[in-house]
Amino acid sequence: MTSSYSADQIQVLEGLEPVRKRPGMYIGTTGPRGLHHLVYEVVDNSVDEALAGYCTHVEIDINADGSVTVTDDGRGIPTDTHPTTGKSALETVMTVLHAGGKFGGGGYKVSGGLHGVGISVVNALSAYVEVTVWREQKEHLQRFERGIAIGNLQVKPNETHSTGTRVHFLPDAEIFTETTEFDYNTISGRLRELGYLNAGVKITFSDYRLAEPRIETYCYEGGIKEYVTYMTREKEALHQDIIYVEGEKNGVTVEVALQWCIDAYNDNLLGFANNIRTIDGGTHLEGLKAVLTRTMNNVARKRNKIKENESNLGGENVREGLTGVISVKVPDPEFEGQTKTKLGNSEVRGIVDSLVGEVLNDYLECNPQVADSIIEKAVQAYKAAEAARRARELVRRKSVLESSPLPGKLADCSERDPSNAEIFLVEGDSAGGSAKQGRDRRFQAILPLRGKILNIEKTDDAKIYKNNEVQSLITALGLGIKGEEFDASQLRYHRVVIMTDADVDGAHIRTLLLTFFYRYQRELVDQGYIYIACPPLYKVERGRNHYYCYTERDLQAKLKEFPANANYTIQRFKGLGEMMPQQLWDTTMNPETRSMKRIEIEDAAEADRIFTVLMGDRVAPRREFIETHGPGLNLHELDI
Ligand code: 0RA
Repeated sequence: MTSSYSADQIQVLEGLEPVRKRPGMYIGTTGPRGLHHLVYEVVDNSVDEALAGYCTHVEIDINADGSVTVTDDGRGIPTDTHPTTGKSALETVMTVLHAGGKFGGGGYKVSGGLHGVGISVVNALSAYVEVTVWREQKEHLQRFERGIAIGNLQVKPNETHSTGTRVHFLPDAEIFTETTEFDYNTISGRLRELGYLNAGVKITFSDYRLAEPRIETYCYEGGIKEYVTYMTREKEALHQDIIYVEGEKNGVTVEVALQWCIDAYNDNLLGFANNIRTIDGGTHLEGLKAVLTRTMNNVARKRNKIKENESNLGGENVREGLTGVISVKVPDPEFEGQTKTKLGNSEVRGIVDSLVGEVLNDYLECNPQVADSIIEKAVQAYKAAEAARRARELVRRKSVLESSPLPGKLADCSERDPSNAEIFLVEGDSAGGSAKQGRDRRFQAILPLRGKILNIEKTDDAKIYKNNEVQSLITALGLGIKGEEFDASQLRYHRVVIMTDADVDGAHIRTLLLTFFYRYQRELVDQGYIYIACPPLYKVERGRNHYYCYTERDLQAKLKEFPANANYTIQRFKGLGEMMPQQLWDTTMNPETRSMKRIEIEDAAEADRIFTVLMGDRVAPRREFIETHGPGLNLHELDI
């Protein structure tokens, strides 16, 4: 009798209607990011099975028709009858919200954060799902459409003793109205990451949408140690072997891999909790940073590299040139913050601190020459930071404190609420002129930048702050000081739009600006404030009609629509300055009609490497990269 159900059971028995009604609540968005979460959710289940020690191989196929199949060789989803629902466990897992993690089976469920919503959510948001389970020498198959079982579990004998699960699904175009097309790079980036995070698990990714299928395997016996090697492969290491820590305490497992490099001036520490990238940090990273600073200062004093009367090295100094990965697995993860990408469990801080402290100390004692070179680099960083601080004070005194804050060439908007205000960064005065005349001055500001701004990747902080273009940028945007806590409330515009010409020079300037934002205040990028404007490349006129085309493909498509004998003209825009102000408004700036890309860094390891290649000392690979792709390739630009 239903009236005797406890509140608990009613919750467990919740159906899938709420998921279809409010998909955003379960997968964040129904845009490309949410779409890709479907794949991650299914894969996470198989990876969990691998972590529990029952599965060695996970295969992900994007099929020719755009559907996805995930196959593993684990124990198979249980198929016996579930006591509460009276249906098979498989059907229950697929059709009941929150049921996934509640199954006994001894599996150590580590998924969390944005994932871990349960495979039933994938089912609810798919046009169809077909699940095949091989268990107990039988093959079990069941089909679902939009979350509803179509017929019962089909069972037939299976001669082999092999076991496993296959989930084949097609995202529902009624839900994912923007797109149902999976992006190869987005998925491969995540799968490679999963490969590194779960040493020894073999992940095979195949894309059958092209005539020539693309197949890659990610399997790393060295786990996150190999991940760090991959991330530093363009850099020169300060010490050959990667410092590696692995340990467990109170059910929390911790893995850390670290390597300092000579020619790097930023730290690049990636944090993961239960295989989820913790973009906003959390207690695991806090613990790691604290123990790094304390240990390096202790060792430095012991080795007499810091004198008694001198002050300690700062955390930033110690981390300069450091590349590292920390991956923790927490039984009951708490994810905080708006995007649920900050680990909250306070016990993790101390666990990381004590596990890493011991190993790091031993390592540095056994390798005094490595200790000395890391300390030397940190001391240099400390001195450089002091010099930069003095230079910054200059900027501050000149701009912020002396209340002449806004640069003269900024054409500001009248809107004072940053969340409604946008600023266009344009190259040169002529484009600046068109933009100023074309804009809606109520909420759009224009900042023309002259020539190329400094290459941040190759300059030290002191020089950066003295650069005029950089000073205008900082003051116009209301940015704080590098390294200090990012304060979004100071940001004067919540859309910072890079608007450069669609040529190689424009791409270069765009890269310089992106590098600046990425290195100077990465939160601007991480929190989604940076956009790229998409001006048209061509204007086609035919009779009294005209059309703007944004890509070569757009143009070809448009021309194909015309009858064979049509008369038309094509104008190619060589730069924004060539456009009439009204044209620039219509095509690129008007929120009603424009197309803009928001920069989202999906794969931080790759982004760091790309910026190193793009902006480092080696000219040839950079030139080739920019000319073929522009800088956006690995930055996962989302159309909005
Ligand atoms: C619950 C219990 C058991 C296995 C699984 C779930 C399982 C789920 C998925 C989803 C994709 N692949 C999977 N593989 C396994 C263990 C059942 C037992 O004791 O045999």
